[in-house]
Amino acid sequence: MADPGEDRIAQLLGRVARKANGLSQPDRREFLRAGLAFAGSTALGSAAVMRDALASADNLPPNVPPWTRSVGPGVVTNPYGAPSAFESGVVRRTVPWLTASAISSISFTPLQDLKGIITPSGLVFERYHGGVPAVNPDDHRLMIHGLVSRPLVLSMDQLMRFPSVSLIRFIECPANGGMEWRGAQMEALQFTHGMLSCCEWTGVPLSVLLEEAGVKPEGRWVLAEGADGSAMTRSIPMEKALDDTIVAYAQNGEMLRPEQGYPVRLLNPGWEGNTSVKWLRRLEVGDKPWHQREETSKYTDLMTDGSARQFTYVQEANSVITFPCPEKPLREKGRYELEGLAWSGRGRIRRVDVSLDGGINWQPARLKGLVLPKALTRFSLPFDWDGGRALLQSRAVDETGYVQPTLTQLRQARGTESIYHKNAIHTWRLDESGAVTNVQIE
Ligand SMILES: Nc1nc2c(c(=O)[nH]1)N[C@H]1C(S)=C(S)[C@@H](COP(=O)(O)O)O[C@H]1N2
Ligand SMILES: [Mo]
Repeated sequence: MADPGEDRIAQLLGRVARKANGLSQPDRREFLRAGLAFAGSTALGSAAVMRDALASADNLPPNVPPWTRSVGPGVVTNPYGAPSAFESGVVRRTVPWLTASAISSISFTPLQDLKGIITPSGLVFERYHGGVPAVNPDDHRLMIHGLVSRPLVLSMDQLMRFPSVSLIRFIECPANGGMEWRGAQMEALQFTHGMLSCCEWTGVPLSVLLEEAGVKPEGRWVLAEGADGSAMTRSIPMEKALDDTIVAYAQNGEMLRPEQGYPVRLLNPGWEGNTSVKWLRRLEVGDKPWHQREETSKYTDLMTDGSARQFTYVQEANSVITFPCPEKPLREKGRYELEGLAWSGRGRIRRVDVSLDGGINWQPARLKGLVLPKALTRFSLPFDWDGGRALLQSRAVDETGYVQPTLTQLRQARGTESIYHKNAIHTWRLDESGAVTNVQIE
């Protein structure tokens, strides 16, 4: 299976960054425009055109619009509902030049359009190493074997008889923002941070299934294997397996979407998305890690001295301002509510500070709505825009006291050869026109 993998993706992006940095300013802008144009093309373009074509001042007060002067279609016009046609620009997007083929690729969540903390199932980013398998749940089994006293082969019905839990948790691909390590700057929130989602997941705690199988005293690790063409395989330490890992079959109140691993996936809350193996078919208990491809040649972090960090599972505290952002510029002066998302793989977000001047002065943001461990947390700050320039930043602190690092601090600690786990403070530049661009502050 040709799999460029995320490190290949970031390499490509790194190359693009170097190329872009070597270009003169207008050329670079042209390059970015071209990138955005084809990334956003169809859906965004047609939605905007449709809305423009249908808009009419005749529909505005004091006139009564046609939809008030008539009745609409009745029930069951659409047995499985879909968003309003006017929202057709709110979609997952890909960066076509990022990967050699769509089979091993990524689509990004439109974070700029989301409200609250839940990602609607149809907008959750997708990451496949071997495409989406069409798994018939009646033909699917979950096998639990290895260092256990009672090996199990569970049908979906049998799995769903165990007591279940429902948890709101984020999933983030560790390659999220990977292109920013070396200075490649994507001009869209969707592409800088969109390998991120947060759903309510329902399933059986892995600890319950391991108890049923009876882990032998030597059992220290669990190997998880997917049923897709890439047979994704990762080693999970027993402490995590017994802590909060779940074997999930439902998402946001319904069975998993095929994209998310239907009919069953592993969910390792707070850990790099790669460990949350989709289309889960096998769990093997062993006494040491397996050192699979996805934890040796991929998903390790190359340091400046040539060594590599391995099993860097946790997604450390991170945050980003979602409004304003490149896709959501300011159109007029006045009062706004600046908003953003913060998250930590170690627990709850304790506070988020916002800077309007590139990190010189900070003020605390308000945490809105639910503040849950290992979940997206929304923050906001009233913001009066007088038409001046600003450098917008957010900085998350989690309940362990960990403070989101600056890009300089992160590069000092990890160098620039890393691809994964880029969680540095992100900067948006707001200019006098209200436009927002992605900048890096040293
Ligand atoms: N079986 C299998 N599981 C998988 C993958 C895969 O390709 N095959 N991709 C992984 C990666 S790299 C990530 S980031 C997450 C993404 O989860 P999502 O597609 O539900 O957003 O799934 C992980 N689980
Ligand atoms: Mo990933």
